[in-house]
Amino acid sequence: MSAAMAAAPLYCVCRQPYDFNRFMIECDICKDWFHGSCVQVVEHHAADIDVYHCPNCEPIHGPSMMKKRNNWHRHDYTEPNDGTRPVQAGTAVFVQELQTRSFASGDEILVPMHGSQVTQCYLEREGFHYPIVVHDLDGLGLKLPPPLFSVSDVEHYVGKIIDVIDVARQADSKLKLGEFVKYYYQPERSKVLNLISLEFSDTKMSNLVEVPEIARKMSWVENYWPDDSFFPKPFVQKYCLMGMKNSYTDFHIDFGGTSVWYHVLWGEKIFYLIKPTKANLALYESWSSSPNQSEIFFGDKVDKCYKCVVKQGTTIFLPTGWIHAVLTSQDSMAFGGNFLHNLNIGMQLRCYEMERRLKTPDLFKFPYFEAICWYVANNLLETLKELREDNCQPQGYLVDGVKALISSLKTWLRREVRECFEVPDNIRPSRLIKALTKEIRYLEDESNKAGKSQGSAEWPLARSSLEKGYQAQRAARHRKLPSNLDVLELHTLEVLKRLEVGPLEEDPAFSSKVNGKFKKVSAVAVEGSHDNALRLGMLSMAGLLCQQASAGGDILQQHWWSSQGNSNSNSSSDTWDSSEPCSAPRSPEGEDGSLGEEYSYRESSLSPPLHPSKRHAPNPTPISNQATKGKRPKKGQATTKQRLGKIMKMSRHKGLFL
Ligand SMILES: O=C(O)CCC(=O)C(=O)O
Ligand SMILES: [Fe+2]
Ligand SMILES: [Zn+2]
Ligand SMILES: [Zn+2]
Repeated sequence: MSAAMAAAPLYCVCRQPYDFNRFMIECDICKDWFHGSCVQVVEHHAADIDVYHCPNCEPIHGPSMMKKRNNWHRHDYTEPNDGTRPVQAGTAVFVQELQTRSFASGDEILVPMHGSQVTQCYLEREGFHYPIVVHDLDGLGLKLPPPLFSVSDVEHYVGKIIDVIDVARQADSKLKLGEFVKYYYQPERSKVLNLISLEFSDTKMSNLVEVPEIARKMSWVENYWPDDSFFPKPFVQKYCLMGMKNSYTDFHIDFGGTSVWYHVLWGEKIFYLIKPTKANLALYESWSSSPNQSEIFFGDKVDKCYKCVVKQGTTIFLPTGWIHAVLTSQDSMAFGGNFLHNLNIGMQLRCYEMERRLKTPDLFKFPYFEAICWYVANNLLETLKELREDNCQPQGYLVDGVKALISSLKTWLRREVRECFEVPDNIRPSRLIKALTKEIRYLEDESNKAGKSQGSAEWPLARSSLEKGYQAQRAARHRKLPSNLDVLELHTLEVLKRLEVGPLEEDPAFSSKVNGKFKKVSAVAVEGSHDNALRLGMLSMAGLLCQQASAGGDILQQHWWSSQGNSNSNSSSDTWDSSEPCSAPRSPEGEDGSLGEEYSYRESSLSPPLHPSKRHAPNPTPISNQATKGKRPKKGQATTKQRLGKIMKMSRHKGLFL
């Protein structure tokens, strides 16, 4: 044993050295640090503890003290209620008020269809601009678990760490699925938790669910992602959503302007839908970047917001760019998936560019969105060429889509020299853009000629752009397979991109951890003001930081929010205050046991993005004494920055950064 190891401090009742993968809490008496799993404190529970007493100190000093509730309408329930602060989205008061608001009826915009009618042919002809609702699933190609499939069945099939949203705080926290399930079945829940980021393509549950055929057939990933792509294949096709009654997800556009399908297996969800008109998108963008976003109901900002009740057994398809919020009106289980496609390429790109302007962290974006656009461009070039050779005219949406694609690719190419590459290495970007431009110009010349000779009907009908299915294979050829080192670098690059930090000092302890699987994640206490860019999904980013780099707490606070002095240390008591400022439901804090075993955590660069709706989980977590709670020990640990400095240098050395 080396001297350094011998000196490593030991923590907790288990007397183990520090493990950055595990959530810990500090005792306010003895100042030792304890694993949540060793002392039965789950991460989201830690947010409610004001003064923590460990099992050693408890017999002498009494039980831990919980924070005192002062309101039912703010993400921070300890804020004094002087009647001046507005209601924030997701709180009990908000959810109650939402149910009494009036909306335009979803029937005005929903297109009811029979499962067998939802075909690619239909959508190519009619377009996909309005939400589709399907009651009769026959012919949809959607396979589901039986209607009685339960929350604990999900646990049986999926054994991993999940992200849940504490709805009242609109804050994200990591949880073992088992902990969520246990919590779900508690007779009295003290929190409303919403699980919407559980992508299960890589689990045993995957076999129980088949994505609707239309989503498979049109999906860019399915059609164009080469098997041997250097970039890991994005998995966003199969989500399981388990929401407790009164869960609320605020207005958002799904990542990358993906279209999405949802099927409510049991329970009920209410969608609030807003059409992505130019005006609405502009309003959405400014609302998204406003500092008091959670205090403004976006549905009030637009001329029409439609309310659509999606009952159990129903499937809904939302097209590109539709702005939506979701209230889970009863405990629900739903399945859903996201996909990019050829029908609304321009709108997809507009949504992506908006995410960029809003500085949405990569974690909340479609993975490798630009890479897939290059693949798609490469394939559509072949499609256009073949159509030209066969004397067929491509459909209008495709021509429009390619034009939009050319314009975005040009923009991206211009900034490539400054930013990370997402151009696949077998693609010659400039040549591709030129060739596509040439095809478009040719089509325009032809249609001009045809216009002049009044014979636009001379072109034969175009084939479906995806019919032939040759594109992906073509693109897949001549690709180098990534070596382990490449994958490591890619992962590193991803982490750095997500963390957006610069190179710092070295820490030799880090490199061995970069390559490993991640286990349990430390919790992070969040407080204080932060700018809008950081508000987007900040908490999940924080989770990622802790997971990627050890000893995260301090640096997290420096990097993601400015920590400020605490003024609410006077708000503690050992029980909830009984004076409720409103009639919202409440229940006593439950004793939350946590499970002892460790779960292995997937490497995050290969993980699906956290669900887009969490882009709106930005408010600082109201943890009054964040200086001590839910972090990790300080002593003897390299800082996040140091650790990141190491990988940054590695990447540079390998020339991944320009
Ligand atoms: O069900 C929810 O709470 C959110 C659904 C949704 O829109 C999403 O996951 O993107
Ligand atoms: Fe959504
Ligand atoms: Zn322990
Ligand atoms: Zn103690």
